[in-house]
Amino acid sequence: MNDMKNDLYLRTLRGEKVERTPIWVMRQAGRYLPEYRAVRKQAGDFLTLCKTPELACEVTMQPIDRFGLDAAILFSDILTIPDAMGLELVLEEGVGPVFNKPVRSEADINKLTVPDAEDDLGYVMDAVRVIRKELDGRVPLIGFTGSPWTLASYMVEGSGSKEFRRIKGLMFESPQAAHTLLQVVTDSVITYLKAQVAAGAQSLMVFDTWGGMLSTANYQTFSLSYMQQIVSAIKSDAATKDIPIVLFTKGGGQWLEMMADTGCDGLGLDWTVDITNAKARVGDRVVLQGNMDPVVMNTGTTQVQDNAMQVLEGYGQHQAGDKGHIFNLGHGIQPFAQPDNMKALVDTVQGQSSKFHA
Ligand code: 1CP
Repeated sequence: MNDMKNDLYLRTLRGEKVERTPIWVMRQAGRYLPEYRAVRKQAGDFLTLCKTPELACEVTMQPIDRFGLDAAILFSDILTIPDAMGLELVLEEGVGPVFNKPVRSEADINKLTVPDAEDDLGYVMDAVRVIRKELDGRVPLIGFTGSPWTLASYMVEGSGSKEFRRIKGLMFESPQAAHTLLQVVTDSVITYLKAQVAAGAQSLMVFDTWGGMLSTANYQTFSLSYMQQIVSAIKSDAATKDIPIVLFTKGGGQWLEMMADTGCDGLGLDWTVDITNAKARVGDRVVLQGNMDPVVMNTGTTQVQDNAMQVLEGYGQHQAGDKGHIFNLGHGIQPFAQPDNMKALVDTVQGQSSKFHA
């Protein structure tokens, strides 16, 4: 197990005392990198890239090779599960992900079944296996999923959304049907994450990108309770109980205590959260991951260095009882980011953070 050359990220998630702050970046493989765009072009389209393990491996490795980040994240997408459920994902240029067969009725919901992780999503597991082999212990590999609420939002809306008219309509008008949908998605997520771990994923992250669109009561009922099921399932299975799991609800800064109550190992923070305040609230219970504003990466190197230091200083000195900090952005890096800024960011965090671990 412990053949890692750089296991700083995993040691941090286990709450161990570490020599400096590890860094990885949400969406670290992607459109801001010219070498990603070249492989994407070679693949022809995004889904082919995801479904070709050698190419998925190649783009996973690109930011590791170029910047020396402390963790790799599987190149895939959260929408693989609904695709495997038969919704037919297409990525439309300039539009984003779209489903040809969205979920629009209770009859559609009742037809959904849990995809088999190896038969229907074997390409994801193959990618995990190929990437682990290629990484050869350089850094740990993060597996991931969308949260049930976030996946259900795309499934019912049929694409990205700003107002979430359809999924919220379902939630308010037919809560039982919404729960049926969320349960089949949750069961699918649990099977999928366990299979990723069996294939070689060394930590797990749940992206609840749209949980922050809910009222507090509805967040608890329609998003958090299903993430709770996921954490409980991972922590109660001998094969996965030692795999750290991080929850990230974008816009969830006011709910950190109840998120920590799930028993997860870490919480992702978006950039609106004051990390000093988050540490005071839950820093003795969970590792905090975040949270520089991703737009800083589209500006100048000085701004990147200054803002990275502000986040490190915001978490402050690591003292006994603090679970720890993983540096990240508060949301995914954007296509407009300057690759040179990623280098500046990694150099700043890796070069300057040891003084906070004295
Ligand atoms: O080449 C392209 O044009 C494809 C763009 C792209 C990429 C690079 C999509 C389509 N997905 C991905 C990869 C991806 N998506 C990764 C792995 C790469 C990495 O992190 O290095 C991950 C973890 C995701 C996760 C993801 N997909 C989320 C959750 C995280 C977040 O950013 O909030 C979400 C919401 C998606 C849906 C999705 N897939 C793709 C796009 C453009 C979107 C967002 C659509 C929207 O805004 O609603």
